[in-house]
Amino acid sequence: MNRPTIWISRRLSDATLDRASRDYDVILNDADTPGTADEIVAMSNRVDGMIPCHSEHFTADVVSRLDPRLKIVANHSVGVDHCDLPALRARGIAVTNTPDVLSDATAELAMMLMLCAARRAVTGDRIVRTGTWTSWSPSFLVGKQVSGARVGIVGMGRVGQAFARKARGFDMDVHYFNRQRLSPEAETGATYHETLDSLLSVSDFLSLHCPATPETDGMMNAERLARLPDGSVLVNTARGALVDEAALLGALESGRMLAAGLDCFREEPGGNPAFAAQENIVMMPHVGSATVRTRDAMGFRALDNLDAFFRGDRPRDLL
Ligand code: 8YV
Repeated sequence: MNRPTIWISRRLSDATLDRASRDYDVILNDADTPGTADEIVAMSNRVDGMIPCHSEHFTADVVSRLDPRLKIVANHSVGVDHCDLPALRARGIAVTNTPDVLSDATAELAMMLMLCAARRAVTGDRIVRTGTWTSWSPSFLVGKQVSGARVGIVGMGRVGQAFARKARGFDMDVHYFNRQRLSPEAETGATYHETLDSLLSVSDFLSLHCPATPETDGMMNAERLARLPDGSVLVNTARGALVDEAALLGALESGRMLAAGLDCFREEPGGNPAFAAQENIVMMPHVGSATVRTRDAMGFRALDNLDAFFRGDRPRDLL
């Protein structure tokens, strides 16, 4: 094949764009706005491959309208809930993602959210920033100690395991629920729970690390949140769809749950305006993988997948 043409849907890291233009004819969405359904469809007869982000939605309708020229969708993300995989496969379009390379960055953000939620960082920052720090007392801004506490991990894949390693650095007692129990080496002392409900009942801190699928949609509903011990803290760096946000807000407002740290929301961008008044929710705008090193690694991993595909090899991350 001649030099393939690819569409890059967003402004990826400079190193990624440099390497991409060295090896491919690149059409770049330099405006860096989310690609609409019509843009994706229109682009599909101009390119052989695409590097989209989770902001470009390959719904069944979009996929049905794609031009046969498009052969591969090499996602710049580990999550692929923005892609209708059966529809893409039925069209014979290869799909890849970028696992491994973002696990540490995402787990690091989960740790940050857990610490900030537990130690009341939103309130503390506001008080100092606004010049309203006028007194001190032994009961001032007392939070929940993370070190030595018990943490439950839902989804012990790559990111879940990276989070477990970091939690162990804080001497946390790590418990987990996963579709399959890990090997003893991979478990490294973590306690396995056969059911989610069993995990929830012991989780003073709970961190979500599973994909958004029809089965996990709304998984953390009112009933499940009620199973958490009083004063628990929820952390979500996975996908907003996992959480019933109204139920979470209710549990936080009532004081039954202590706090939450959220990087993902049902509505993105934007988040949930109802959360804004709650200082026991620390929020970030879906930036789990947003470090310089990880963005380069994600771009390179997507390009590795494209390179293998166009060489005629099986891409490493073919789904
Ligand atoms: C990114 C992510 O924000 O990889 C994922 O699934 O949600 C994040 O790493 C995004 O997808 C980058 O394109």
